[in-house]
Amino acid sequence: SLRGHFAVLRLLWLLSVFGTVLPLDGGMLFPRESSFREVKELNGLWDFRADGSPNRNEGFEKAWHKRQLAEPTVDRDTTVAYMIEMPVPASYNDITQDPTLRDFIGWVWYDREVAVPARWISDQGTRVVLRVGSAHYYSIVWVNGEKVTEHEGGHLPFEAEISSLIRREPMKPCRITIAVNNTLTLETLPPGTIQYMNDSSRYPDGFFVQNMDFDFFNYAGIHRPVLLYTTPKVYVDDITVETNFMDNTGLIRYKVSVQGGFSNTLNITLMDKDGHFVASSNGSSGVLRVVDVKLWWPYLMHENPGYLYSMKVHLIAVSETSTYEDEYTLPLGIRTVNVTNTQFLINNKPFYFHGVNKHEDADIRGRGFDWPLIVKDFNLMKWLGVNSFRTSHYPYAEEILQMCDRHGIVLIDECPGVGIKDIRSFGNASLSHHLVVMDELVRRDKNHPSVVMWSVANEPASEMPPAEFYFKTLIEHTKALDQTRPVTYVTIAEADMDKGGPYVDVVCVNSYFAWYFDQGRLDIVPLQLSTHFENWYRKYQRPIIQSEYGADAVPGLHMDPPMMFTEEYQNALLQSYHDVFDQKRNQYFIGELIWNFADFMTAQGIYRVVGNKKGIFTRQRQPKAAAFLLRKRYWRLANETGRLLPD
Ligand code: GCB
Repeated sequence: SLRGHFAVLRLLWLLSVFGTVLPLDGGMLFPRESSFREVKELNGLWDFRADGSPNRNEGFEKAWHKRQLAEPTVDRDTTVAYMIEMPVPASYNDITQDPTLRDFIGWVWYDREVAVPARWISDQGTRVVLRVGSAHYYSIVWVNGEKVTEHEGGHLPFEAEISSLIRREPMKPCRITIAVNNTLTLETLPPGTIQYMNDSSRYPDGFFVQNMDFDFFNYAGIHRPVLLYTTPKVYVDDITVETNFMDNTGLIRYKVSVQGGFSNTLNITLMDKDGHFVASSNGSSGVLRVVDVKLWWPYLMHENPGYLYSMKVHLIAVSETSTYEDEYTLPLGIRTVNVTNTQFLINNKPFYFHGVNKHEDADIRGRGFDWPLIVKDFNLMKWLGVNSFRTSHYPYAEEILQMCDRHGIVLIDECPGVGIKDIRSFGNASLSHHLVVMDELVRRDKNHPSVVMWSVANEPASEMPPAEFYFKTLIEHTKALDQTRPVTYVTIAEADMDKGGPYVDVVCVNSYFAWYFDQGRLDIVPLQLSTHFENWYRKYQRPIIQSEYGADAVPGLHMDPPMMFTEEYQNALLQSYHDVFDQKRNQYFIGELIWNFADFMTAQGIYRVVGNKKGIFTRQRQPKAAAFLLRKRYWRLANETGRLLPD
């Protein structure tokens, strides 16, 4: 029986070695305050200069990191290179009235001074770490003119320990300089190309453009919070948990890594949501047993979704001269994820994804982290009856993942592998960077119960011959990093010769029938969509998610009978897809994610009327007619598929 099958699997799990192996040195725990850790946010206004020099290199030639950007000794004769105030976090593109800055390509420079608490400097037993939540795309960081780190990739955090640097000149304020470059090349993720226009009768000297094969504005700047935090010199560097359960007993397998030398004692205490003691353990690895476990359930699948325990890790380390004490508390949810040929199981119950695709995108701030926007979006999603979303097309802020954990919103966690269309982007340099991005993504997000699947790419040109080796390597690598979650990449309907298909655990397909093809012909959707599903299932024998479908609608535009771009057409198109979903739902079809939650900005082009209008909400988060259609459907689906099924 299925039950016996899972009992055997669980036993094997207990006996197996720890599933998560991480090749990166060092952890990337989300900075949290505790009795032994402090956090100082550096959000607000920073000084900012874009390097508009023809080779975009003046900042390096003149060593802008050696002094304040605001200092008058810096030349001001280049096009964009005047110092202005820039909010952090935010994309810089839409902050000013200057189209040169909106469309800028190259290095921009940020700096600010920070007053560091005296104790952080005087106490040699304290580590001070500078952390950037994310900056797009390539960053170099200096402290008081000295380089402390570099990072490639726009949507993941990076940090540097700066304790000894700030102790050198303790009386001086500490100046942090961050240079950020948004240029995309064939080897970046996402890829892009820089094209010089050499026809001097049509373009001025040195004219170039950034080409990209993806459908969102390449927002840039410091997108997530920048902060300083402290840990003791000997500290909890990383924690990994894997969870399971047997009947009423929850099982948490944990591993803690400590950095800073010395022998140490680790005490692990698990508390429930109300702060009551549940279980404890000692040592750097072990299994915690949770009697009468409260499992982590998705929103609308249980009356008490998103249940989180807290795992407090307490460290005492002794050297000849001093004692160090550290404490880090990790929220965790106990749940399992399994995939069969036809189903996606959370806690052994079939889970049906009814949700959205999102973007980190809004007016003025671009992709910049913004609490009011995040909370509004969660309220809208819960109003809609959304139980899941995909982080299309890049990793989202950790604070968003934490909200998903607490609210029980299930996530498909996608890396920035979008727009891989040029055959040169399947080479070794691209692949090895892609593997590093997966390492960083899994390291950051491995402990989130909301994350149930990794997506390694969106719509790559997977019919190209090198795609097979590329995706086989990438998917096997990701599975080796994390044996507890399925892996997918998102494909397009039309590329039926999908080389990576055999390696994915779940088939995620995007399609735009009656939109990009057979324009205006809603009547073809039932035939094309069901044929398409049948073909994919026959070919791969994996459960299928409709990972994108939709139509642009200009809010307020109406036509009946429906025509493309009206609210009626968007509604009718969704409805025609839904009819097919409902036929396949009890077979192998396991979820539907609308494209898109909200309208979002794109590059300028004849297919986009100030951005992509496939949102069911406007960019300002007001509903189009489709939001009400979807709300009705999602709540009905929640009642039909989301209830707790008896064993
Ligand atoms: C897609 C892409 C998405 C686009 C969408 C569209 O297939 O994955 O990034 O925005 O289609 O609207 O064309």
